[in-house]
Amino acid sequence: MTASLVSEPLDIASIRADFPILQKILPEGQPLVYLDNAATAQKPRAVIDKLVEVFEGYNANANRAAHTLAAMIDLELDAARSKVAALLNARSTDEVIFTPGTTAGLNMLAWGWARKFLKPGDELVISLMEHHANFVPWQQAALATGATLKFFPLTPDGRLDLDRLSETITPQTRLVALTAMSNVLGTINPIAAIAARVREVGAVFVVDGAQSVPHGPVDVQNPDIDFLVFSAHKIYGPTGVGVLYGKESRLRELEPSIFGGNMIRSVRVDGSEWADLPARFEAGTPAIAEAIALGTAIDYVQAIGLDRIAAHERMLTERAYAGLSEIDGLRILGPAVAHRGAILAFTVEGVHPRDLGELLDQQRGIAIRVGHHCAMPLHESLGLASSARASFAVYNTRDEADALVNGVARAVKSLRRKRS
Ligand code: 7TS
Repeated sequence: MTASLVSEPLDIASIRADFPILQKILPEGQPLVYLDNAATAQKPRAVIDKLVEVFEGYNANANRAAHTLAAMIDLELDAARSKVAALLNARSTDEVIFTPGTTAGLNMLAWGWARKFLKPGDELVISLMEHHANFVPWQQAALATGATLKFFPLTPDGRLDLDRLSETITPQTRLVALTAMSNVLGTINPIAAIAARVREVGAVFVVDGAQSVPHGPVDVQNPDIDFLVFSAHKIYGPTGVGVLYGKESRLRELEPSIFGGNMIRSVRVDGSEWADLPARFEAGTPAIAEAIALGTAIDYVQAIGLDRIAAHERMLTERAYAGLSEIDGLRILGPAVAHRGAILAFTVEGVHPRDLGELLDQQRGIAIRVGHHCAMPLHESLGLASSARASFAVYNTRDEADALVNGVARAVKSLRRKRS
C-alpha cells in the first residue's frame, strides 16, 4: 500500500457509497444524517459481506482445527489478530486478546490486575472525564482492596492539568487508567507525557482507546503503554467484539478472570494450569465471525489512512464548532478545537437536550445523542444532568456539519418560542 497523503482530500462520496445505511431515507422522508458515531459507527459493505462470507462459507468453532472448515476459521481468525497487531504496532500477536468489547477488557484488568495487586495505601489514578466503563471497575477494585482512587485534576476547559502531573502520579501510584479521548468533552489527552511519568514511578498505564483508535494512528510502543482497550463497533466493525492489547510482560502478570474452555493447558480435579498467550484470556467460544470482520474493518480504515481520516474529521469539527459557537446561549463542553477530536457536546440555555435531540431527529433526520453519555461524574462536576452530543466519522460531510449547525439554530428558536 502506498503511503497516504494527508493533504489529499478524501472522496467522501465514494466512501459514503460503501455504507448501505447511509443511503437510507427515514420514515419522514429525509435522508439520514448520522452524527452519533461516538456511540457506534456504521458498517461498510465489506464488513457486512465478511460476516455473511464466514457464516455461509466456513462457519466453525475456533481453535479446534480437525476439519477443513475449522482450519479455515482458524486461519481467518489468526489473520484478523495480525491486522489488529499491525494497527496498534504490537510486538506480537500474542499481545492481542479478543474480548467482547472495551467494557469487558477494562473489567478483565480491574479483576485480574487491580484486585490481585492493590492493597491499602496504594493509589489508582483515573479522571472525572472517564466513561463509566473506565470508572466503575476501578472504583469497585479500590473499594474491595482498600486502595485509594485518585482523580487527575482537570483544567477549567476540560483537559488533564499537566501542571499537577507529578503530584497526581506519585511513587504510591500503582495504576493509571485514562481515556485517550473523552467521549463527552472530546479532549485528546497527552498520553505521551503521562506515559513518561507513569514509567518514572513504575506504575501500570491503561489507556481507554474506545474513542481514539477509530480516529487516528496509534502506536502502543511509542508512547510506551501497558494496556490499551477498544471496541470493534466504533471502528466500523461489528458489535460483540473488542481488543485488549497488553504488553507481554504485563499480560504474564495478569490473572485470568474468566475461566473455562480454551484458556487452560491442563485441568485436574485439584487445580488447573493456564494456556499460553493469548488463549489464556479468551475462555469460551469467542465472537468468531465478528473478530474476523474486525480485521476487514481495519483493512478498510488502513486503505483510507487513519491520518487522512483524522484530518477530514478535524475539518468537520472545526466547521461545526465555529457554527455552533455562534448560537446564542449555546455552550460547547470541553476545550478549543486544537485539543479535541470529532466530538462536540453542548448545552443550550433554556432548552432541554432531549427536546433538542427529538426535534433534530424528527424534523431533519439528524441523529445525535442526548443524556449523560455514561459520564455522570463528569456531568455532575459541570453542574449538568445531561448534554446534547454530535460526533463525526469519516463518511460525514461538510453539508452535514452545516445541517447540524442550522438544525440546532432553528430547533433552539422554535423551542424557545414554545416556552415564551
Ligand atoms: N470508553 C469510552 C471512552 C467510550 O466512549 C465507551 C463507549 C466505552 C468505553 C465503552 O465501550 P463499549 O463498546 O464497551 O460499550 N461510549 C459510548 C458513548 O459515548 N455513547 O455510547 C457508547
